[in-house]
Amino acid sequence: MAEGAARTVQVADDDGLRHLEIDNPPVNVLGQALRAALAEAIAAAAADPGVRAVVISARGRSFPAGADITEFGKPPVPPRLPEVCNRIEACPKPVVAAMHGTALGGGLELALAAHYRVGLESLRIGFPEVTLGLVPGAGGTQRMPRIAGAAAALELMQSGQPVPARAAEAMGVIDLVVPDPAPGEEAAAAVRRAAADFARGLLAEGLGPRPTSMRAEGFADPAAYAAAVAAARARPAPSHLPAAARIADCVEAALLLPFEAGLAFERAAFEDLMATEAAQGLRHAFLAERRAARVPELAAASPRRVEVVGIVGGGLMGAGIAAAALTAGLGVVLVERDEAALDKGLARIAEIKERAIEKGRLTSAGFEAEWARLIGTTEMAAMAGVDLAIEAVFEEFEVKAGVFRALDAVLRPGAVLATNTSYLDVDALAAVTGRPADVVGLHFFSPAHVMKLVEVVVGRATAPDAVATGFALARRMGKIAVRSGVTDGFIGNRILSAYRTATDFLLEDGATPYAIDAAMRAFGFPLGPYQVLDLAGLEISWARRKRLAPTRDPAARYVAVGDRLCERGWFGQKAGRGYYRYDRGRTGEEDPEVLALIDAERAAKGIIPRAIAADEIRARALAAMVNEGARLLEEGIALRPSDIDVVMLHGYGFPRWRGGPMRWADHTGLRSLRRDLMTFAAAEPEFWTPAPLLLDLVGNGRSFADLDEAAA
Ligand code: 3H9
Repeated sequence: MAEGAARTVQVADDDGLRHLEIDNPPVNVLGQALRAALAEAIAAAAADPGVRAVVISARGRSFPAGADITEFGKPPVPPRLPEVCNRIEACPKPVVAAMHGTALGGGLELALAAHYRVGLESLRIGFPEVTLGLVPGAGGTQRMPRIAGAAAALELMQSGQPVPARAAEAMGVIDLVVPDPAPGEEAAAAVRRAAADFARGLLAEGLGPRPTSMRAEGFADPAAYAAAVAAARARPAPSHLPAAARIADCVEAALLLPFEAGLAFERAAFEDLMATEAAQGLRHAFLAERRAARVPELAAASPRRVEVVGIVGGGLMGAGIAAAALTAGLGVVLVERDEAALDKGLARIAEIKERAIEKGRLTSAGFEAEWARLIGTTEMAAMAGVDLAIEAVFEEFEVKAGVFRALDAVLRPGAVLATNTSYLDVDALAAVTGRPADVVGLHFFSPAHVMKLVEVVVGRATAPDAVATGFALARRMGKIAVRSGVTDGFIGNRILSAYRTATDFLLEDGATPYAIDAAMRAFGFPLGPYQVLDLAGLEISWARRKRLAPTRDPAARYVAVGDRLCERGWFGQKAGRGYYRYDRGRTGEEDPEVLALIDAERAAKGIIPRAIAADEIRARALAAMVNEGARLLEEGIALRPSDIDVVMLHGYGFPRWRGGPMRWADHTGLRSLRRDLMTFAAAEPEFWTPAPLLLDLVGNGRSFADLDEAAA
């Protein structure tokens, strides 16, 4: 057997049954060594006269979670997964797949190539390929509809959402669902045993292989099949995300073409899509999200235990954090300064939970259980029992420092003290306490029960296990944590600020806010920068500008349009006016008075407006983001370019299929980006001068992806 076989497939015999146990932790992805080992093991089982049936199972957490995404985009090394699947199907002895955990993508395709499938009750199966911009590429689009018909297969593949074992059983995909084992018994062992019994039953009944490629239950009603394909094709999808439409084509091909030709059709679609910008960007996003969790502090220390979280401040942010902590099964102590504020905070949490119940995400009983874990109080002393306290009070240094001092006086030794500040200096806040090693920034995004991003801000004195605790808490709350150093605005708001500066310059130079928003929406942002400002409220950034005014370089270009709007009380959506007018609900309309006001600002500065095309708007906005990203890397604020991408994808609406600003820069070419920056810098060097890191990368023919690799 090949060298890899010893590592990735464990082989054992049991009275005529051959057990092939996939062993490729953590989630048994079907990398090259495993594919080679499986192919050989199947051939050996087929050839061995002592073997009467084969059971394929997986050790550890899960049946294979799919192909190995890190191999994508590289030249494939045989055997390819479709070939391995075909060999499994061609085995002359019955093959039973024994599944637990999640059978996803290529893992599910492997199971569909087996002749029978047994799954644990808690198993979930799915085809997430569409979330990577792909179609299933190892026979899934051809085998699945032969069993389940077009409608069920298309739903699974186009949504990318996994379904539970019972639903898979109803589709005919699982032959036997077995109960989960009692606590203490391994899931993998339980399903393997059940599958062995199932295989023995087959042999006792004289049942042999049942190749899925020969099945046709799913074709029983060709008219319904065609209608399901037509409906799937009609589902609107943007042209840069072609995978869903190609899935419909493949499922149609399953009915129209012989099996082999259908497989070739699917393969061609898979390879076409693999080369698209969307597939590359989505793959980058997937890997970047996981890479973000690799930080030095997590390698060096274990998280402290957190069961009860204290939150000071029940405003929008505090209530959102509390709601998310309750969902995660944590106890919550919410402290407010008086009864009235506390009532409001609790009402906000209740409102979030009521909406979850309305949407079917929470049961009434679940709500009762969550509410029982929540304590609301006006007594800071109640924080004595919490494991981690988060201040979520007004964004003003003295206010936050006051709360930190009060917390420092009551928290038990070893409790973590977190600030939810979006801009303030975490080191300075830590310094007001007697325990700076326990202080960490946890920058949640609003609404905190929805937004997935948390910046974990590491101060000079922050202890590694306090950082690890921040990461563990974020993960437990279903969030994606990204490490940031201390700087004004951390990773995300520093980039946002550069983005806004660039668009404000464009505004003054001749673009309208509406043209800028439209250009950025066309790039893929759900909202343009001025729509976001109107939504968030213009007063927030106004207050910040006023605060920073004394330290602003008087020679630096300053665009005062936002100040002028705020002086009129046009604070955005809530006020009915901002960059847009909101006469009819939340859809803003262009406002000639805003345009007149911008004109007046230009006139006052002697700026003659010029026509600015959408391409230039995007070029400047994106170049500003990437240049600031490069500075964050130089300063060591961000560990790696892909961390910046994760922040922008999850906190600021950067289109996921483009992978993030740094990955976009690699895709566009750092050389052309440098050329653009130099052109812009010729007129405005203070803002546009390229970051030395960027020049260095271009000079050495390297990319941001190379830095990701190096940091990994
Ligand atoms: C496919 O199958 C194509 C086929 O149709 C055709 C082929 C020809 N590849 O997420 P976690 C790593 S497309 C490589 O933290 P969880 C992950 O990076 C694929 N690596 O755990 C991490 O590594 P590390 C279709 C993968 O418990 C570790 O495993 N399949 C892959 O939160 C743990 O991951 C998918 O899209 C992979 N496919 O969630 C499924 N999957 O520890 C993608 C995981 O070094 N995977 N890793 O950072 C998932 O959705 C989640 O990982 C899963 C577990 C739900 C399985």
